[in-house]
This record gives sequence, structure tokens and C-alpha cells, in this order.
Amino acid sequence: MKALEGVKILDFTHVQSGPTCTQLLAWFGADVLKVERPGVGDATRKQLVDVPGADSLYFTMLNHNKRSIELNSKNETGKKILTRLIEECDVLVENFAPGALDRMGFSWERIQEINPRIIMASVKGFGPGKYEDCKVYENVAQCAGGSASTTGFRDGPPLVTGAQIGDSGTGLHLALGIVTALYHREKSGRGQKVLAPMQDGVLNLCRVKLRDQQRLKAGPLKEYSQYGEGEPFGEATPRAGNDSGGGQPGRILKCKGWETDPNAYTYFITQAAVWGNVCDVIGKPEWKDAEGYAKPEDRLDKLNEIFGAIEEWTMTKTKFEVMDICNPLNIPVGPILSTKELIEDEGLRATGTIVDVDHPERGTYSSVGCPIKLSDSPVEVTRSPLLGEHTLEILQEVLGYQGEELEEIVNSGAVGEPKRAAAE
Ligand code: CAO
Repeated sequence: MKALEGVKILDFTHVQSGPTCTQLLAWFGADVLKVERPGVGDATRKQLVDVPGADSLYFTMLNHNKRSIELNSKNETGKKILTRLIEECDVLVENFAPGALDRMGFSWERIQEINPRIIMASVKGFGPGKYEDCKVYENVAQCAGGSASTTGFRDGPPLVTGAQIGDSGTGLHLALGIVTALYHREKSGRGQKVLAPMQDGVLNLCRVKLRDQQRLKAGPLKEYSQYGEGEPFGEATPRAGNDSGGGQPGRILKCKGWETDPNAYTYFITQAAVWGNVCDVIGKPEWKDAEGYAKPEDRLDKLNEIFGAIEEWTMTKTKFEVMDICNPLNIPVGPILSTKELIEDEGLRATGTIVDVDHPERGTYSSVGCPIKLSDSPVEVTRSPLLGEHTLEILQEVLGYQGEELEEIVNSGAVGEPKRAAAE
């Protein structure tokens, strides 16, 4: 039995943030019923298409283990079916633009009236306030949540990150809110509204940058490279390049092959506790006890020289050799792994974090599996549904429609053209 077996999710999500949340719930065993506009579906199905005619990787990689029902939630029959789905489901998850659900006629008050036990979980760009009505995408959230202003180099513009912290990060926050509300319902008997604004989610992930914002009042941030370089601090936490956030100096350094391989780099932390080991490894044993080098605070104005010397050594080794040499010495290092290396990684494949999935339209593709491992609820990744693949199944099995009533629904156009043929 899977952890969330028996939990039914009315999945009204689209694009990335909401779908990552419901995909996690599906992986943990929930029955996720993805409601999609007839004939159109989630817009990502046809975005960034690589195999003509097939659902895109954008869609397939965010919608595993779900069932798809085509439903026009704006016509009368569609609204009737949606009402039945709300009655049957434990959770409604949505990430429409602000107000879209109300415009369909399904306000939180109405939803509660239909099913007082239901949990309604929403991703929005911003929480209540002056921006609450804005539509928001990933990079907007990264910019509004403190990530962009603190990412990049001091002498360059703000940068967005490759990690989708606005979308997938908020999906994670929302999933936690949902399971917490499900746990609460066990005691209260009632559902509740769960809101995960993307700005707030990004800000939560930028917590240490707000720590530094407040530390500025006490003087310059000494662990930032700019302190050692004599550059003054402004009013806000600056962009820290590749400095590490925890107070131990760290940098990204070139490794053997960097001239041709854009990922032949390693992260290298000169942790104070293993300074002696660092000096030995790079062939500078004299720095261990030398005046101006022995104590961490004395090294702050020499970080460029020190990392320069370390880099002369790392450039003689591959990033993996650096790892093999430094790890046993407790020197924290990490190879910069490319997406190609990750997708081929045997270790990640063995744990199911990278999986191969078969798809009837596109053949086999690789995906990121479930990154969270429950010992008693293992995850089996199954392919994403085709548009409306389970419309009839859901109408019959979940909602109990049969005979004439089912025929009427199918003929009403509320559940999509192809299904009419299938029913006949
Ligand atoms: N049947 C009938 N109508 C449907 C439907 C269905 N099954 N599913 C959706 N619709 C309608 C909606 O009701 C809405 O209609 P109205 O505009 O008349 O209210 C319309 O389709 C468009 O929905 P939307 O406004 O959510 O979509 P959009 O493309 O205009 O905006 C996005 C997309 C992501 C910017 C917006 O949904 C949003 O801000 N969401 C919240 C934040 C978020 O999750 N952002 C990240 C997305 S991932 O990058």
C-alpha cells in the first residue's frame, strides 16, 4: 500500500508549478485526476515539441502517474461533472491566474458548500496585497523573491538560476501544505484552503540572504570575497558570485580539460578545520603555519591568491580526480556535473532518481523520478496520460455515470470529441 493510497486529487493544474506538486502526490500513491480543456489540454503538451505529434517532454516529465479527463468546466454539463468531482475528491489543486476559478463559478465558499472536507490548494504568483492579481511565471518569481538580486557576480547584472525554484520549488511547498492539511483533517474533520505564493516560496529558499541583509547592520560581511578585496558593501545583500553561503570560503575552480569542456570545474571549500590538508594537497605546506595564512580571518584578504594556487593544482586533475583525492581528506569539493553526465549517472539510475519511461507516442525517454524516498512506499514512475485518455474511465468508475446519463454527457461536448467516438 502506498502512503497516499485512497486520496483522490482533483488536479486542475497546468504548466509547471502545480503539476510538479500533483506529480509528487501521485508518486506517493494518490489518485490524481488531471482535468484538461477538451481538445487543448495543458498548454505544455504542445510546447517545446521535439517529436512531431507527440506530447512534449515539458508535459510528460511533469505529469507522470496521473489520469487525464477532458472537461469543459465552463459549460453547464461540465460544471455538473466538476461538482461531482469536488464531491468525490479529497483535494482540489489549481494554479490558474487569480480569479479564474471564481469566474468559473467555483469560489472557495461554493467549493466548501459542495464538500466541506475538501482541501483547496493554490499556487499564485503573489500572496494577498498589491500584486495579488498578477500572472506570474518562473523567472518573475525568482526576481521578486530575492533570488535574482543575490545571484551572479558583483560587477554583472542580476541572474536567474537554472533550478526552477519558482515553479518546482513552489510545487514542493504546496505539496507539504496539502499533506499537512490532510493530517489536520484527520482531527478536525474539515478541509481548508492552502496557498503557496511563488514569491514567498522563493523568499523562503533565500532565507540566508535575508540573514545577511540584517547582518550588514553589524558591519561588512567578512566571508564574502568582496570584503577581502576591499570593496565596500551597499545597503542590500550583494551578489556573491560563487562564494559559499555558510561562512567558509569556497569557489568554483577550473579542472583539467576546462579549455574545451564547459563543465570541467569543481567547487572547492577551504574549510578551516582541514586547512592543513588543503595546504598539503596543493603543495603549499608552508602556508599551514605561516603568518597571515594560518588563521581563517587572516586569510580573508588573500583568497584570490589562495584560490589561485588551489586552481593551479585542480587544473592538473579532472573534476573526478579532485573528488577522489579530496574526499578522503575531508576537504569539501564537488564536481560540476553536466545534464548529460547526470542523465547517464548509474548511481542516480540505481536509486530511481533518473528513470526511463516508455510512451506510446514518443518511445522511451528519460526523466527525473521521485527525489524523496519513503522506505515503505516505493515509487514506480508510469507515463503521463494522453489527453482525455481516462475520461470515460473516470466518468464511469469514479463518478458512477452509466447508460443514458453517460451517453448524454458524452454527446454534450463537455468531455471532448474523441471520447464521443470511444463511447459509441
Ligand atoms: N475548461 C474551460 N476553461 C478552462 C479550463 C477548462 N478545463 N481550464 C482552464 N480554463 C480557462 C480558465 O478558466 C481561464 O479562463 P478565464 O481567463 O476566462 O478566467 C483560462 O482558461 C486561462 O487560464 P489561466 O488564466 O490560468 O491561463 P493563462 O495562460 O492566461 O495564464 C499563468 C497562465 C501560469 C500565468 C497563470 O495561470 C498564473 O498566473 N497562475 C498562477 C501562478 C503560476 O502557477 N505560475 C506558474 C506557472 S508555471 O510557469
